[in-house]
Order: sequence, then C-alpha cells, then structure tokens
Amino acid sequence: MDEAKISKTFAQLFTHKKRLSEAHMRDMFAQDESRFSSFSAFCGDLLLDYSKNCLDEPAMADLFSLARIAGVEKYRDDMWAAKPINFTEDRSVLHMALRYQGKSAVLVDGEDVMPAVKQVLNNIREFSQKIRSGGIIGSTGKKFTDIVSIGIGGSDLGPAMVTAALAPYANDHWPNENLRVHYVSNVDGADLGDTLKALNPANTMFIVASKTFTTDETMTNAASARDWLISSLGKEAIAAHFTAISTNIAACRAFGIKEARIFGFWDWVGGRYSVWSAIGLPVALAIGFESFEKFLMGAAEMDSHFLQTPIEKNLPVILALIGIWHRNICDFSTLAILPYDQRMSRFPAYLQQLDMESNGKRTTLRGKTTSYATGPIVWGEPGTNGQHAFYQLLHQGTDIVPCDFLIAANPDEHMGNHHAKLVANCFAQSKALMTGKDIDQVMAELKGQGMDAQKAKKIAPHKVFPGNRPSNTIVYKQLDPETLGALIALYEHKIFVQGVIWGINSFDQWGVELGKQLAKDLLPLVLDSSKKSGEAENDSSTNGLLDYFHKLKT
Ligand code: G6Q
Repeated sequence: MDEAKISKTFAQLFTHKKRLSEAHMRDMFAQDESRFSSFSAFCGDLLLDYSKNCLDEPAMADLFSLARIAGVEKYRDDMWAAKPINFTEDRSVLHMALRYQGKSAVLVDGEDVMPAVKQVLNNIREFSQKIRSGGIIGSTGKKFTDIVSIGIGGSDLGPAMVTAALAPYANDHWPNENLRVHYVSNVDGADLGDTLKALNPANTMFIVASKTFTTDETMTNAASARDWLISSLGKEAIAAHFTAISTNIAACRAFGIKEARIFGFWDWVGGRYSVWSAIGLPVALAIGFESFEKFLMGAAEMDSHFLQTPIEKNLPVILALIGIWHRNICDFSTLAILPYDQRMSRFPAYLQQLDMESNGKRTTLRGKTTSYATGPIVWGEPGTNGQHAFYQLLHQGTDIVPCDFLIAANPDEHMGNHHAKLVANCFAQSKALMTGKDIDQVMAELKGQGMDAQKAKKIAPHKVFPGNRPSNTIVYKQLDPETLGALIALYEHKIFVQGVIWGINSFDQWGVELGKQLAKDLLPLVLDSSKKSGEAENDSSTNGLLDYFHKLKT
C-alpha cells in the first residue's frame, strides 16, 4: 500500500469536496439527464442507484483510483486465496468458501476445505429434512414442533434476521403448520423464560450455537434450558433434545450433546460472517434446505460479481467508496439502513454488528492509531414506520445522515395496493431528501393557500428543507432467498473494501473483550452484598451503583 499516493488521492478528494461545496444535487439532475444511468450499477437484477449523492464523475474517478491505490483488488484476491488476513488472530477469512458453487479446490494451509464444507451441508440437509418430516423425534416419541436456537452476536443475529426475512419460504410449516423456530440470546432470563412459557419440553429441540462454546450468555441460557428439560423429561432426554453448532467439540460433549448432533465449522469463519455455515442450521430448519441452498447461491453470485467485475461497476466497491466519501471527506458519522420491507426489520441490527464490529477500529495494520475516521455508526428501522418517527431529523436536522433505502419490486403479500404505497413512499423519501424545498417555493405555497404575507413570512422558515441529502437506493425483484443472500454478501464485501482503504483488520473484535472480563470480576460483588464493593479496585461510581443496587434489591 502506497501511503503517499493514498494521502495524495485523499487530498484530491478534499479538493473535489471544496469544488462541490456550493453544488446542489437538484441542479446536477437538471443539468444531466443521464445522471441516473451514469451513477447506477447492477448485479443480476439487483440495482444500486447511487445518483443521489453529491458527487460527480471527476470525484468518482478519484474514488475509484483510491480503491486501486489502496490495493482493494489485491486484498480481495488475498482473502479468496486464504492468506491469513485476520493477522491478529492468525486466521484466513473464507466465508465465501461456505457458499462457493464452483468446482475448484479452496486451499487453506494446502488442504482443500470444500469436501468438509459439503459434508457439513449434507449433514444440515439430512438433519433439517428429518426434523421437518418427523424422522427425528423427541425422547418420548413426539415430533418436534419448536426449535429454540440459543446463541448470541454472530451466532444469533444472522440466523434470526434471515429467518424473519424469509418467513414466507417456510412454506411447509408457516403459518399454519407445526415447526416454529425461536431465538434466545440475552442473558436476561426474560428472553429464555418468555420463550419457554409457551413450549412443551416433549416437542422442543434446543440448538446451542456457539463457535467457542464458552460464551457466558449462551452457556447460561443453555444450562437453564437443560434444567428445564430435565425437570420434566429427565437427564436421559438431553441426547434427543439438544444439538450443538460449534468448533469446540470437546465442550459440546462435556455438556451432554452426542457426537452425531454436533455440527462443526472452522476458525476461518468469523462469528458475524457465519450465517452461511452450520450456524445457519436453524434457518434451514425454518425455511427448508432447498431454500437455504438458494440463499447460499445468491451470496455466491454476489461473490463472483465482487471477484470479477471491474471496480467502476462493482457494487460492493461502489457502495464502500460512497461510504468513504461520506465518512472521511464529508465527515458524516452515521449511516441509516432503511429497508422498505417489514420482514427485514432485523436487517439494520444485523448490519450494525457486521459493520461496527468489523470497522469500529482505530488501530491500523501497522499498529498505529488512525488519524482519520473509520466505521460509521449504523442504525435504522424499516420504512414506512421510521417516516413517522426519526425522518424529521433526516430532512431538517443539523446532522446529515446518508441513507441506504432497500425495496423489492414485488411483495410477498398481495394485498390491495399496499406494496404500491410502500414503493411510492420509499422513492418519495429519497427524492425529498435530495430535492428539498427552498424558501421561495414555501412562500409561494403558503400564499397559494391564502395565507397572508406576514404570517407566511413567519411560518416559511420552518417549512424549508435544505435537500442535497445523500442516499443510495437498492432495488431487487423480490425478497427471496437468493436476493437476501446477495444483499448480505453485498454489505459483507462493502465492509471489507472499506477496511482495506482504512488499513484496519476488519475481522477481529478485541473491543468486545474488556466489558466481558469486567463483568466476570463484578459478578461476585453483585451476588454477595457482604463482599464490600470497596474491596475491588472500583471507581466510586461503580461502587456507588453496587451499593445502591443492594439497597434496592428485595
Ligand atoms: C462476531 C463476534 C461475536 C460472537 C459472539 C458469540 O463476529 O465474534 O459476536 O459471534 O460473541 O460467540 P460464540 O459463537 O463463540 O458464542
């Protein structure tokens, strides 16, 4: 990576920003009828419209150069060649292998991982088909009607989001039939407690999803679930009612899970990139293995696009570069993910982890503290709900928030004109953010409504919209398994590209550790008030909180 060249390109980008400081996208569209086609790109029938960002061709050209100079193509090829790019954990990053549809070997340390990947997929196929058909039953001979997946973070957010998004594909079982898939993640007993309340142990299968099989929340929930099962079916029921997904086979066995019920994966699969592995087992159970395979195929299509398409037409690269422009050149600190799809309601939370755990970092590959901003704060909610809540700030607030709108051309629910209204709202929002409304327009409108001039002058400033607010719009045919796979892979690769440009390791997560360690240290003080809080090396706030907690505790 040539740092001098990178700095020079950043300097050029700041010059573009200065040049465009007075520009308004409204005028850019008025002056260039082909702006939409010049600033949009496809992967299959998935469209990325990035024309509503305050950028022009010279600025885009320098952004594309930045990607080249930063070595995006080289790092991308290194990732696919299984080089240990997650160097702080000495690991390759090969989630693309989990959905690879080609015939070539994928070598890690000289060994082809594809036979093992296919073996686990076959195990998932067999297991999910048997559970769904009643070929695998509980200890009392009853069919499983409820699957409870216990995991957290990367072992929960992906499968939970995908299961909700693809609910219509659970066609054999949804909504009338029997198999329901639940997710429990929080160590707050309310999560497990509320889930178990409605369940019958005889019909319930638990899947403990944990790469390490040591995560405190998951192990606490799994132990309580095991107690719940034992209290009504006895110890011998564990083997029939518990399944594990983990790389830590010994710990699964020690928990009481039999070998044939342990689905493995590998250390080259990061937690937040693991929905494609056995961690996706609950998804296969919910939507059936055929749909799960299509989900993998959709991601593989995006992988091929990412690996083969020139940078100027490469969707993940474009999305990443637009993000770099907003974060580093314009100093916009957040990114709103706005799916116009109710079933994608967990997608913003999923991307929150994918992006913020990957790129929320301040140490470069060379161990120096960055002098520039890295990953944005990611947040969002589905449209149209958000319109009636936080969009006020998007339109008229003092912070500019780049937005990603996502919308399907076809709904799953064919109900009146609901979908037409959803689409109209989605397109209206990006249009309104871009065009805005100036004072003259507002005055003309108010006068047209018959308002007297003095009152109009008083009210008008409140009705002005600055516009020129950036957004991308992603349009796809339908939210089917292939499309969802492609969308997730799009964002995975976008985040990777940004990590390369920022010169950080997107694949470790040391920031999660400190809080975990301190929680362990504090637990004895929470459990036992006689262990005086002052005994530990705590600050006065932590001690004060502990004392007050014990005072209130009944
Ligand atoms: C993801 C993170 C983290 C992890 C959870 C669960 O990339 O590493 O979210 O997935 O902490 O870890 P286990 O799967 O080991 O329980």
